[in-house]
Amino acid sequence: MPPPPTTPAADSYRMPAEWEEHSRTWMLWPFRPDVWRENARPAQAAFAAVAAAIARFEPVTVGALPALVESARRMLPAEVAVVALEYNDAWLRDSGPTFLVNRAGGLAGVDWLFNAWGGHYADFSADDALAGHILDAAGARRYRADTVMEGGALHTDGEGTLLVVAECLLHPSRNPHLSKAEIETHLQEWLNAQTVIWLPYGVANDETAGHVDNLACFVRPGVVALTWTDDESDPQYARSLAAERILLASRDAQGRRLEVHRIHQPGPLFMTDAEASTIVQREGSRPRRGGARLAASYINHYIANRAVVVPVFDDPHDAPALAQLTALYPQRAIVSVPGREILLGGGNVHCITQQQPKGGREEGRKGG
Ligand code: KQY
Repeated sequence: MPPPPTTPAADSYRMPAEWEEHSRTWMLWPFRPDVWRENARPAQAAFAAVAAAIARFEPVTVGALPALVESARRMLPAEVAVVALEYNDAWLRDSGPTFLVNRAGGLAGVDWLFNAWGGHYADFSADDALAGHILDAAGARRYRADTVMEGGALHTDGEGTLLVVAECLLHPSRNPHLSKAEIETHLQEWLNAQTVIWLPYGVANDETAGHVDNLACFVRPGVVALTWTDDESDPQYARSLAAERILLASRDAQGRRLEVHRIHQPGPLFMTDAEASTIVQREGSRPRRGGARLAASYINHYIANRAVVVPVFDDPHDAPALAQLTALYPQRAIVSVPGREILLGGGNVHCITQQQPKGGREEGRKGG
């Protein structure tokens, strides 16, 4: 007889905050010519720079297609582990598991249903199977959820509060049979979240339909960074303003009011015709066009052990954003990496990384 179905919340697992100690970071190696320009060579260099930046602070494992293991090995620093994996694209934040911990030191993870951001790409079967393989490799207990979700659609403070975006989670391409209240119940069951803060809109022209990891993130409990623009005519302005109003009116799961820090977005940035022309347009894949607004944001950074890895864009807003993040993460090194190549694929540093937390023992729960 199979064991009765259970949920992480029933088993006392919780989703830890990204700043809690990691045992490693997982990434994938990009390859798709219909997503990454010039046959993914510039993206591979950008991913290698992210892996190298993180590897200064914690172990990194990069999954590569079996045929690409050798070339990935040559482009990555020796301290980065390379393993063969099957996958459709390299957004491990979304296709990977959402790791969970418990107070007894247990490690588990939610293996969400994955449908390529609402079916933007025809084949997503390998991506959907990926989380299970990573949980096996990590020796973590697997909870297969019956909910379509992507890791980039979730941010937590590790103390019971979740940030999500309504236009993404309620998009008809995700879980059309579920109401907002039912999705919230699923988040409570799968992640042990007690309070879900719903922001209305994500970043303008984000192909994920508004992942929160491009819009806003906790930097520590009670403190949120929010992408911003001072230009009231920019489509991002009303989106960020609406998010700020909700955040300032909310209380987290511990009853705290939230402090919100505006981080001015880069640009606006656009894909050039030359860049678009080197991406293979393929039926069943989201088309790429010159002139398209890119969903650029410094919020799409990654908190590693003792460091924060931040995309930069050779943009006048880079320096102020880095200065603000330095102040917001006083106990961590702020390491910038080139973000444009990853942005051209539709995301950034946070979207291509997935932290595996240390088990849930108290000593692994340091913040800052
Ligand atoms: O931003 C992300 N989390 C992923 C973006 C997916 C883009 C697919 N081309």
